[in-house]
Amino acid sequence: MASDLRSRLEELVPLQRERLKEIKKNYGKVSLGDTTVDMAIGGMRGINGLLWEASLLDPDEGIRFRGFSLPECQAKLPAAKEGGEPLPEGFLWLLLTGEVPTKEQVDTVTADLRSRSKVPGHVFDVINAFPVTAHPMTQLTAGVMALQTESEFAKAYETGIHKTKYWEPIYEDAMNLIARLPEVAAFIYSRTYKGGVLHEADPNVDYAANFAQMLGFQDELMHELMRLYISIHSDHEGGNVSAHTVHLVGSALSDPYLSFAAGMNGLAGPLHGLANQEVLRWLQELVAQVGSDVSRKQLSEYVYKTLKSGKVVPGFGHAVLRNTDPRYMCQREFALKHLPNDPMFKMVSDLFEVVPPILLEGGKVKNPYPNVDAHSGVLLQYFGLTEQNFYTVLFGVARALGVLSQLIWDRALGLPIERPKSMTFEYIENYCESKFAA
Ligand code: CMX
Repeated sequence: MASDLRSRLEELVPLQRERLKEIKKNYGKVSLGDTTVDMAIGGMRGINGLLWEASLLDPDEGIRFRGFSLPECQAKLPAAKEGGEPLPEGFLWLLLTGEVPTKEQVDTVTADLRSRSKVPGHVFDVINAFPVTAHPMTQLTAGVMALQTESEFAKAYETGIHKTKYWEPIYEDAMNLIARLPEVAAFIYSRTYKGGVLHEADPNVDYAANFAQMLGFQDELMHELMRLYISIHSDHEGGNVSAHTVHLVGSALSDPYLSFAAGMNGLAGPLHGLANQEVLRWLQELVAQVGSDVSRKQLSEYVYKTLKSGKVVPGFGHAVLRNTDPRYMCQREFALKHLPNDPMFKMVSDLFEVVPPILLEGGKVKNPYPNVDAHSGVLLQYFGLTEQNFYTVLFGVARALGVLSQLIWDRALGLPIERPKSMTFEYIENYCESKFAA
């Protein structure tokens, strides 16, 4: 078995192509369930319509990365130190191959990403053209678009490449993009919040620790948080807005930079990734109104007030999950271990009990429990990363691992351009009326 990631993929691609061929041959006509009018006009909920190998959601249990739950990943994947949080490079290996890597294999990924990490100068010029008041997600997407000039896939397609080879330059683009995102993100953080003061990359540490250092955080515990943060945000199966967008745009053979930038524009929506910034803003508004010593009664009143004003309670609810998000739970465990007395953590803990019964009272919220975004901001602010409008950029850097892993497989398996059928009101009415008449 190969010891580096690219060679291991070379071994796996023919095997998985054969597997897909067999599935199409043996099960291609098998029904996966009926589509209803509600599904078509209700955001395609519950339609089994996507192939996504990297991870799978169970409504009650939550995420499994290539078959492993989060606690299993934490136990099995190599860490920077004994008993510590898993290294995101190990997640990347797992998401791409379905295999748990050794520490030596993870070290080859760290070294490979480091060797690819140089960001071309024009990317910084493009970002610098934005006022520092531009939202960090806008700057991130622009930075990714500027990186697109480096696309190996776009070059290979222009000069002519056989479709069975697409995955190879896609792999190069994906790895280059993952390698370069931390510096682009750190640059945005620095110019937006720190007067342009930059911190050197450290060639001797892992991906997450290096990213934290480039943001200006030297604390080893913050490095552990960053390892956990990137790992748990890396993937969440294929139907969420950012993942689906990357998959959709990539299906037109748009290169990984174009596809990823599109996905990031979806992540920047407040019902999706931007919810992490909204949670902290919402908590800070509460503290501004009533002070930091908030009683449960005051919390309930604030939740009712939010709902009455026609807003959502950020960080609660989910389109697929029907239970507390395990990504919330593992952040809670991190907080219980390392910052049990932090007043903001106390508030998040209280909300965990106060919000669900209130959301249930309304009778329409399908999942009243907290999701990943309810917790992340409180951990980051504890370590001094208090600029909440930057939080979705961290989510974006992490999300690259999962969506780009899947994009490599999309092209390796030769998945076709995505094109679901749409309908008009008239079509739906006529179709349903003729069905009732029959
Ligand atoms: N607060 C208030 N109302 C909520 C709610 C919440 N946290 N969650 C759901 N609802 C409402 C919906 O807005 C919807 O109302 P209408 O019928 O008036 O439109 C109703 O309850 C039913 O919604 P649902 O089927 O339970 O949830 P959806 O699948 O439509 O939406 C989600 C899922 C996440 C967008 C929604 O729960 C929400 O808006 N949550 C708050 C924002 C948030 O935390 N997003 C982050 C999700 C995780 C991520 O992607 O990062």
